[in-house]
Amino acid sequence: MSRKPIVGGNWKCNPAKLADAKALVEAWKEKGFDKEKVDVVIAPTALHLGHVKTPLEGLGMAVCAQNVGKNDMGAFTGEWTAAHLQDMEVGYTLIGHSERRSKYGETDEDTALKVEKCQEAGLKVIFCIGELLEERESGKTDEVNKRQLAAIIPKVKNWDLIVIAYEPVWAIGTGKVATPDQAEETQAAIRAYLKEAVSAEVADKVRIQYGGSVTPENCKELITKPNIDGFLVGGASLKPSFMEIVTAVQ
Ligand code: G2H
Repeated sequence: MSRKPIVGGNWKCNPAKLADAKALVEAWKEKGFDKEKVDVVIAPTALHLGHVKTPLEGLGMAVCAQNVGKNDMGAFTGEWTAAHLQDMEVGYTLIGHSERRSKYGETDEDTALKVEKCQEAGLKVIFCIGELLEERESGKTDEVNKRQLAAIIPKVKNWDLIVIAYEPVWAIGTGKVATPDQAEETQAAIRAYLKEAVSAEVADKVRIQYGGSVTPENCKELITKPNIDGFLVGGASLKPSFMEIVTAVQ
């Protein structure tokens, strides 16, 4: 099966001002892309999201939350639900980014509850997995990815709503990108696990992004690999040249 590539821009807790976010989107206008050939999904801060949604959609991009609550609405200060995102016409959310896992104590169980809520709401999820440096060095990469994926598998009824982002933690924001062979080998193992644990059909259709210090320069070789279906981009998505990554995969 040929899978449509998908490129995500994860702005994390950036930029400083709404005006900067708007200026970035304006700069992207100069270089278009073919939305028939690549899906582009941008995750601004929760505060900026509503303000840049219309201009991003005008470029053919979708908007994405960076996180979502694991509960339904109610007395959960600081949270929002998958149903809120659907109501606000935000079609995607990230779940399980390593910064949520390592800095906010998000567990596999939390990610599973969040995925369950998104499935109920019909919300698309970019589900992030990946190993720490010491886990890679001790040969545990595949074990970690399987454990993180295994947590959500029982919750997923509709795999069309799931994109997986493989982000080795040692490559995130460090400038140390995985080599194309390292990323391909790991992503092939993720797909093999989906085949074993879910089905051949699901393994074949689910898109797996690579994330971790992706740039306009290193993306070109990475995208030649058969199990890399696009990228989740952090730092490089805050620049006008992000569009070079988008057009490189289309
Ligand atoms: C990984 C990635 C985006 P960066 O977190 O999710 O960030 O490209 O800055 O490594």
